[in-house]
Amino acid sequence: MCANADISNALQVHHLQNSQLTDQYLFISDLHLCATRTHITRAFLEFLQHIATQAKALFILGDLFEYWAGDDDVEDVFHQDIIQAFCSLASAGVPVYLIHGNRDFLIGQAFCTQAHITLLEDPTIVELHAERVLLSHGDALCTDDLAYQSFRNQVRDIAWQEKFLNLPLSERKQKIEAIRSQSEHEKSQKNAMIMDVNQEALNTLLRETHYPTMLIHGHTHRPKQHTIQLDGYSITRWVLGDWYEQGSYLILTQDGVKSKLL
Ligand code: LP5
Ligand code: MN
Repeated sequence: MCANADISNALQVHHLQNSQLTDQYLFISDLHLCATRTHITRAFLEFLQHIATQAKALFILGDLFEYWAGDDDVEDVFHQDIIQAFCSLASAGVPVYLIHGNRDFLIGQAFCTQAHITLLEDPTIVELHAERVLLSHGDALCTDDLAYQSFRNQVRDIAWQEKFLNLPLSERKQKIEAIRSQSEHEKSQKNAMIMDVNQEALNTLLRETHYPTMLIHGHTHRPKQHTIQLDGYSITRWVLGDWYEQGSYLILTQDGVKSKLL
């Protein structure tokens, strides 16, 4: 596997012993893991121990956690359990790649090093089974949601993040929980249409990335396979499901893509 370097960082998957036995790439997003959502945590740990160990690589396309307040929170017991599970997967020879979501964009290198995870830019193109696959969380494509995009611009600013990360962890968590409440309130007032991907933003991205064979993203929690006809190209857009009620994942093999529920 190799990456298209146009908009992505260079990515080289190491083909380790175990992963040569399989041709399965797995994709998940929007797990929103937290200590209180025990059934989903259990499902995820089982997924890592069984299904993921059979994979050539696992791609997590954002919102792994309900929220991430900074890498100094790695010591938290719940986070340590998750990190340990990733370490076991790494020992089994399965590489794990992560794209930030809007809930966990503060995940940094310290967490990734501990968990043996490689962070990817949003968006990134990877070449898998000779297909050019564009990966993204998906929130950047929801351009009709002006309030969210303005919030996003603010919190993705590096200087803003440095300042925020200098606050004590407990204060950061309080602030995030306040924003979470405000976000839930605002979402209940927003038209569902504006919280979906904007077609023009999507077309622009597909043109900029030279018409990948497929796009896989999460965020909207509207799992579906879409076929896009653009400038004479046919592109499949796969939207991943969330893990609120039930775990779900996408599996890409030599034979194509399948959507699976746990
Ligand atoms: O995540 P989801 O799907 O529920 O909702 C998103 C958008 N909401 C968010 C907010 C996150 O849920 C909050 C957690 C972020 C943790 C990051 C840590 C660092 C930030 C700390 C900030 C103090 O992403 C929601 C979208 C929805 O997706 C669908 O796309 O609509 O967007 C909103 O609801 C945002 C509101 O419309 C605007 C919020 C304005 C808040 C203004 C506060 C200003 C002060 C903040 C400092 C920058
Ligand atoms: Mn999201």
